[in-house]
Amino acid sequence: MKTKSASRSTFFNPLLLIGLVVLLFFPQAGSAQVQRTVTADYDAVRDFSIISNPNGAWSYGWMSPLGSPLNLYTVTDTTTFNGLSGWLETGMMMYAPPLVGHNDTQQVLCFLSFCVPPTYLQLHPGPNNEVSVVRWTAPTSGSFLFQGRVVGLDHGGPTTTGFYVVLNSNNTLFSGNINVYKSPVSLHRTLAMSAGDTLDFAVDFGQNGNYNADSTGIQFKVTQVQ
Ligand SMILES: [Ca+2]
Repeated sequence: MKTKSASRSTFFNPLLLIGLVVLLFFPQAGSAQVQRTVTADYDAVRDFSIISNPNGAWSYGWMSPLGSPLNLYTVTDTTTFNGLSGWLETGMMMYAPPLVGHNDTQQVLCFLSFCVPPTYLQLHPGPNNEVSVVRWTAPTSGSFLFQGRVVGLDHGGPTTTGFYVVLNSNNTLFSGNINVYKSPVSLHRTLAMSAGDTLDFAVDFGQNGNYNADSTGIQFKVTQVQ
């Protein structure tokens, strides 16, 4: 297996950020809040656990099709890709997506044709369009600011996926195609939620109907607002 490493600065070439697409999925509610610099109450990358699923407010799983009940991943793989930890339904990260992976290092890790920065989780859909999902469940009722990014991680394909943000499995707040490498899409929105409400960050295999080379990065933070 051919592997190589790249620096974080390489991945986040400032020139690429010029093309950053900022999408507000509820601009009137989110635009003022996004300027806050307080530490997030919840952070999908920072809070990741390879030990527990569910993991506090976060859970990792798959569904087919989108909107179906979430099947929690029960299998872990911490050895196939050095530095990556992954949750799966079965098997190993190289062969058996859907999966959710985490970079356990402080460097961008590259394997085969994909790279995972330490600031993103890696989501990969399955061959039969099993949708890979990171779910946040509201622990209390309140208003919550969600902010984050989604990005294609595969430079060889490149990534061709569909990305969705779905409230309570039936209300799609955002959907879009991720068909390029390293050009993050930024999202933010403030939502009033009741305890137990769920917000899914979901990746399917996209419009080409193929799951190959479909690694997709997500980073989302949640902060309770007054
Ligand atoms: Ca695809």
